[in-house]
Amino acid sequence: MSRTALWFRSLLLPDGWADDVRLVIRDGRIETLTKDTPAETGDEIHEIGLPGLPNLHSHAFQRGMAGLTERRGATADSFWTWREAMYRFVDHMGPEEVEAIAAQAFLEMLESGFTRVGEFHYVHHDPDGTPYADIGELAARIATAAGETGIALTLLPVFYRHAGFGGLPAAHGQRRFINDIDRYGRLIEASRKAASSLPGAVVGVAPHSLRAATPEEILEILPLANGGPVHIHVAEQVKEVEDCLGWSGQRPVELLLDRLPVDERWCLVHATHVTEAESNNIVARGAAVGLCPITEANLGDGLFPAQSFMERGGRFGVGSDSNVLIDAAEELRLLEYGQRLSLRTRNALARASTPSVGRSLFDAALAGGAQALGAPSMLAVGQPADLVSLKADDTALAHRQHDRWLDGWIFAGRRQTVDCVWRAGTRLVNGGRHIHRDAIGRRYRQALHKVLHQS
Ligand code: NGQ
Ligand code: ZN
Repeated sequence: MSRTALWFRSLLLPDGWADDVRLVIRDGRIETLTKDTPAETGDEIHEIGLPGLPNLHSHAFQRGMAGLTERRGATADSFWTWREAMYRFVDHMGPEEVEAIAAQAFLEMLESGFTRVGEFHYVHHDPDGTPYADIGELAARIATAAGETGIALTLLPVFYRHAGFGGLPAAHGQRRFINDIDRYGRLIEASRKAASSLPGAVVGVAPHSLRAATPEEILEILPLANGGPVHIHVAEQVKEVEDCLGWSGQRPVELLLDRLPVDERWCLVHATHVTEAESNNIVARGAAVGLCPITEANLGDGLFPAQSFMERGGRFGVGSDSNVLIDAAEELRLLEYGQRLSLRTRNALARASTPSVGRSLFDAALAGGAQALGAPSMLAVGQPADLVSLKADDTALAHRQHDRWLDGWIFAGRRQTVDCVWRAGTRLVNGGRHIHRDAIGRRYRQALHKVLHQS
C-alpha cells in the first residue's frame, strides 16, 4: 500500500479551479480531495496543477523517422510519397527497436503533459511478413514500453487487410500489417494478455481505414471490442474521398455512418474532409473526432471544420499521430491557429461560457480524449491520480492566474513550461525531465543506428 499527499496552490478540478487543494493518493488513486486547506507536514507542495491530457492517436514507431522526410523528392511530394518512405522505415525494425522507439515516444509524451496514449498499433509481423511465434510479440513490446515509461495505455491493435477501397489485395509494403479475421481475433486476445499487467490499460479494436478494411469485415471484428473503444482513420486526404466516391458513390464519413453502428464508443481519426451534414451526423452519434493538428499539417491533409463542429457540441480530442513533434500544448495551439488562418478570425475555439481559448481547448481535449480512450481523466475521489504541474516561475505564466495559465502555457509557453507529471500517483517527470530520460534516450539512439544503418 503506498500513500502520498500532494498539495496544490491551485488545481483544475472538473468543476473549475480550486485553491489550496490537498490530495491524498493511495495505490494510485485519489483517496481524499480537500479544498481550501493548508498543507500538512510531509506534503509535496506544488503551485499549479492540471489533469493529465489523453493523447488519443499515436503510431509510436514513427517517432524514429521524425524529420527524415522533410526533403524534396524526385516526384511531387505528398501524403502518399511520405507513406512510401514510412513503409521503408518499417522494413528495418525488429522487436527490440519497436520497443526502444516506443519508449522514447512515450517518454516525450509524458514530458509534454500527456498521461495516457491511444496506441494505434499496426506493425504486427516480422520483416518478411511472417507472424512471430507469439502473434502479440510487437503488441507486447508496446505494452512493455508503456510500462517502462509509466504512461497509461489504451492499446488499439489494428485490423489491416487491403490496399484500397473495395478489398484490393494488400501491397508488398504492407506485409507486416496484414491479418485475416481469425488471426486478428488471436491478436486481440494476445494484446489483452500483454496489457493485463499494466494498471488501467484498455484494449480496443481499430480497423485501420475504409481503405484497409471493408465495412463487412469491420462489422465482423466489432464484437471483439467487448464494449471498449473503436478507432478508425477516415477522410484524411482528398484522394481518399475521391476513391471512396468512385468505389461506392458515398464519401468516407457518409459511408461509415451509413453502414456501421458508429456511436460514442467510436473515434473517427482525422475526419478532415467532411461536409456540414456529415459533421452534424458525427455530433448526433456522439462519436469523438481525433484531431492530430501537427501531423495533419506536416502531411498536408487539410483542415477539419473544428469551429462549427465544436459550436454544435461535437466531441474531439488530440493525438500526436506520426509523432514528428510531440507536444500536448502545441497540438492545441495549432488546432486553434488552423481555424484562425482559414476563417480569418480570432479565438475560434472558445466556448460561449468560457472566454479563455486555452481552457476551452483543454477541457474539450480532456473530455473527448477520455471518451475516445475508454478511460476517465478527471481529478476526483476514486479516480487515478494522473496530474501535470506547470512551472509557476515560467515567464509565460508570470502574473497570470487560473485560465490565463492555460492560455499562457498553450499560446506563449513551450514544452519546458511543464514541471512534474504523475501517472497513478507516481511522479514520472520532474522539472520537465522523465526519470528514465537518459537510459531510454541511449537505447533509442542504439535502436535508430540499427534501423537506419545496419540493414
Ligand atoms: C498510418 N497515418 O497508418 O500511419 C497512417 C498512414 C495510411 C496517418 N494517416 C497510412 N496519418 O493512412 O494509409
Ligand atoms: Zn494515424
